[in-house]
Amino acid sequence: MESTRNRLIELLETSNDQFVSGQSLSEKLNISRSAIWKHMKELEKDGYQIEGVSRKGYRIVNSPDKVSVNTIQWGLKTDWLGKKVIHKSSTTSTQQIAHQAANEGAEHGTVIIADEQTKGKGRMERQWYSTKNKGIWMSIILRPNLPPVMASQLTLLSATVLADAITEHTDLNPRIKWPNDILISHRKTAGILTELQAEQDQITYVVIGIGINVNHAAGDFQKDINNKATSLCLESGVRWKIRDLIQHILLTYEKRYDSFMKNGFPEVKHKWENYGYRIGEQIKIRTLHKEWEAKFLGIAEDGALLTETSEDGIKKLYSGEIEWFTKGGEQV
Ligand code: BTX
Repeated sequence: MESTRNRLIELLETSNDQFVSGQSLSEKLNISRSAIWKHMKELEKDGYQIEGVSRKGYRIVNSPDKVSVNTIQWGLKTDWLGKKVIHKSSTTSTQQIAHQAANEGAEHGTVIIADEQTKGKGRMERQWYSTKNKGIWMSIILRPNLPPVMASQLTLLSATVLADAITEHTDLNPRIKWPNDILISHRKTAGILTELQAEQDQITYVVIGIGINVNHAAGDFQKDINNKATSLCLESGVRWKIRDLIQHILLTYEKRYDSFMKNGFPEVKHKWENYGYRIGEQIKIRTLHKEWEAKFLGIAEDGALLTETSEDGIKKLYSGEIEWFTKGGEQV
């Protein structure tokens, strides 16, 4: 049933606004014309606007903006990512739902999406504002056959996936601020939170939390982030369909994850450095006990931050906060 509907949407969406006859749909899908009509009614319930003209057939006039399990899965061209989707109109945090689902055995590639989060989580217990219907608030459960030390590479991979999908989808020019912020015009547009459960040498599961500000208007940001956050809409002047962007991200994610598992980190490193924000500049590094200055060189073969000082030469850094020296007008 689901796969028939998927094929139906694919046939209609690839017809480029042309009508597709009921006869040809019925032959291609191997179902009766009245079954086709019933599917059309179901699609309309989920927000598709479909024009049906006798002797011509059907065409999609408008795809839904609405996010639901159906609208995310219909027309989604992935093999394993998003085969199981959990959608909530409001929840505390999709991370929380994801951990619960993963502990109950949710499969690799399960996706949790919310229209709104009331306790969205950033790194180190920080808050992530997740305003209703304005952005993508989602978590992906992965079960990679990797040691826990490699989880940070998945974060870097995720950042390059977001940067790629945003570039392709919107034509904007995102940068990645180490390790995982996506900036546009120096302002934060998206963040990634990686959390994992592991046993000794093996990851049990990873939850990749992705938050993207999509359709926020100027007044939609909370006061404390108003001058450092932005949205795809603010930057492009276009109101984006959240459902389409989610599908684009999932498809890109699956391809790039599969390639990472097969070929390792070099491709990710190369992509990351192409998007890297202010590589080559002087930075301030802060860890729990220490603060110092160094030059930011990029990332190492294993994903660590590469820095250089005249005293210590080139060094790898695996955790800590980094800060740049602000230039006129920049908020980061
Ligand atoms: P982070 O710790 O790098 O960023 C958190 C900081 O970013 C906050 O302290 C605040 O200054 C700023 N901030 C908060 N909300 C926003 C926003 N909407 N836009 C721009 N800046 C903001 C980044 O953490 C990781 C964020 C992951 C969010 C996803 S959403 C789906 C999943 N569920 C969940 O609870 N978290 C993840």
